[in-house]
Amino acid sequence: MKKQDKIWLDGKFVDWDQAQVHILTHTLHYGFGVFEGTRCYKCVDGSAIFRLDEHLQRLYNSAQILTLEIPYAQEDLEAASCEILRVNKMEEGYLRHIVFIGEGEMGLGTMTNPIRTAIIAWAWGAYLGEEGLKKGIRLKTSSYARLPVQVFPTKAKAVGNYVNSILAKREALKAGYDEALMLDLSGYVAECSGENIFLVNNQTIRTTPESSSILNGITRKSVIQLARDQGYTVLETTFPRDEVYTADEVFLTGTAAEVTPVREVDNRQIGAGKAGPATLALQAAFFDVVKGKNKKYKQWLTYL
Ligand code: PPE
Repeated sequence: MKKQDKIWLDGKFVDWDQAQVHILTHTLHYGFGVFEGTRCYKCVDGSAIFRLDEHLQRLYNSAQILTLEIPYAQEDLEAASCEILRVNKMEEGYLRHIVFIGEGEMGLGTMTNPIRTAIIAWAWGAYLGEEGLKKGIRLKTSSYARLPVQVFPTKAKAVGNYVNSILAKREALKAGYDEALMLDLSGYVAECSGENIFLVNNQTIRTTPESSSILNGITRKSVIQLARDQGYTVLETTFPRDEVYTADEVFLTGTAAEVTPVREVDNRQIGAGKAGPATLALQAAFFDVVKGKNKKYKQWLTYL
């Protein structure tokens, strides 16, 4: 990763190489922390962070679910999110917010360790590759089920939840695929390791509902609205993997993945085996919005 100049750590801008933590950092041992991923795009009229309010709200909700108290007001983190890009002279980039338990006592029941907060900005290109973004990627159904809500807080973007995602992702990569399709405990489709999933059949688009074991993606919500505004019917409904195989088009959404087409699932070609027309139209609409070219969705952008 290319180093930037500064990282925001506990209220201060510190040099990139100095933004370090102690080996006894509690979250490093037990995975109890929350994080966010947000993108800033270079727009036609400046630089803007996409849906910063929603991402920060989800960070505070994740912390509430885990009973972590973020020691900053949301407005402070909003200001620091813009500032970290400005001090690094970055016109675009990925923003990572993380709230974690620092060093002090060890043991699961520790209540006195400091709650620490960082905001890091780095340059991040197409998450699933430039070619994937254009032509589509290949999915493999994971042998790991998605975290069940009875066991894990799936609506919290919690650090430890990602053991499940990384197991699935590594399995898919080692088998020669780009990404893992994850089913819930009942065998219905949930999401991918770091993206939500959509199916297209004619003018109807389907995605798994918020009641499933999924992270309530902010890109997911945005694409649902863009699709409805373009006249598509969007259904939030559960479906088995069979319906993924027979969809005309499949695509994934996520902050990092943006809108990525899927061309193959479990060795079955999807549609024509390339990015489909609805996917490409929605991807173009999404990029127009995040780059400030569609004034109708201006309220989604926080200009630096
Ligand atoms: N599901 C999961 C499990 C998930 O991690 C993400 C984001 C999404 C859905 C999509 O959510 P949203 O970004 O709000 O549309 N995954 C982040 C992690 C990427 C990483 O490798 O780190 C992201 O896209 O920022």
